[in-house]
Amino acid sequence: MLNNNRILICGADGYIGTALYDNLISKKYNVLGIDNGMRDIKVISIGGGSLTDPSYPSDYRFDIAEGYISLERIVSDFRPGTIINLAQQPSAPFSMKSPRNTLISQLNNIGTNLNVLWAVKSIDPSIHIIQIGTAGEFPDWLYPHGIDIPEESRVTVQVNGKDWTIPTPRYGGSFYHLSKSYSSLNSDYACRVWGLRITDINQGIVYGHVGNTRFDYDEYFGTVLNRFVVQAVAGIPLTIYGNSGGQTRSFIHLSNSIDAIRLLLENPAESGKFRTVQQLTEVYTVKEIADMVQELTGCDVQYIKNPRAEMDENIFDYNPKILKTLGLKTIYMKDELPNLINVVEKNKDNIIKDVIMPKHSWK
Ligand code: USQ
Repeated sequence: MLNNNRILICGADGYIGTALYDNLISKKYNVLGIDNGMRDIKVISIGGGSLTDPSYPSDYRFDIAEGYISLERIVSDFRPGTIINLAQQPSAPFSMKSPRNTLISQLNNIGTNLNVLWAVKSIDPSIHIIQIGTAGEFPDWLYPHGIDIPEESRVTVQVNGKDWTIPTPRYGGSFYHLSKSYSSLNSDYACRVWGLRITDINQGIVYGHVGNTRFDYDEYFGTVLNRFVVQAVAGIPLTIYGNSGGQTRSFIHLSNSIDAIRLLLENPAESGKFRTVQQLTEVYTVKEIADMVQELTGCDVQYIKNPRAEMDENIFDYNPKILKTLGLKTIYMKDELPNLINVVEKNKDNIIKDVIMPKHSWK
């Protein structure tokens, strides 16, 4: 336990936020949550809804990107030791749907991050910030032949025969993913000029369900395994995008994501340091995921025209060291899948079939 066990969670009503809030309370942390209710509003606006009935633990309801004064007051009054910033629009497909959606995604994601940086700088630069980035800051086409993506936040490269030490190059596989890359650069800069301490999590695809958290499965907010399990239970053939299902991605179970965040807050970044952490435990192709679900449920599979701009196949080469050193124990997908199928079975009357098939192309 930390000396200062007060934790402020920005985005406490989201998929990860709710699970994290409950977990930290159960570990006797003093937790406050902020949320603007954006996720529910967006999911309901496309005709969907959480499969499960979530609790909404947040203590304050406002938009952090728009509400700097409120945020600064809460940080000043509560004096957290750690701020965990999950207040993000998390969907790549949502960010690719329209000019408005791109703008909402980037203004929200970059805006909440900047306001958290300013609040910490103004009130107490020793507060540890943990921000949720994504493994997709290093997209498939950036490393089609597989490079070992460094966990270090700086790399030395050769330009015109000279060594340059620069922030690890990031890009993004969608306007959503790019919002994370820009925030990483902003946070790196804040560490350099204001001496902040920040942990930037490059997280893989989160799946599974715990406790009272929400569970999305629509075309925008459902991640691939969660969607596949809902499709299997609803009797809809699994929607593999593209011809082969060779898209290779990293994954982490929701409980493991919470364990990892707790380990990182208990082992903070040093003052003035921008620490990047690869938060992922397993790597699979989309086809391998579909095979796993098919084996347990006997469902059908369909290959549909890929609505996304991504490579059909790619290599994925990461080497997460920090969380391994801190003792994160992997929860394996094959062990958890039966539990997930049970959760979906129990809630199958809530499945809204209309929001499952993708209706919008990125190109
Ligand atoms: N896919 C299908 N069929 C589906 C849904 C998805 O084949 O019905 C494929 C996609 O084309 C993609 C892969 O599955 O190749 C993963 O898609 P996803 O929706 O599970 O994940 P993604 O859009 O990459 O985004 C998710 C989270 C995001 C997080 C990211 C981590 O929504 O918040 O940052 O995972 S990462 O993928 O490592 O960038």
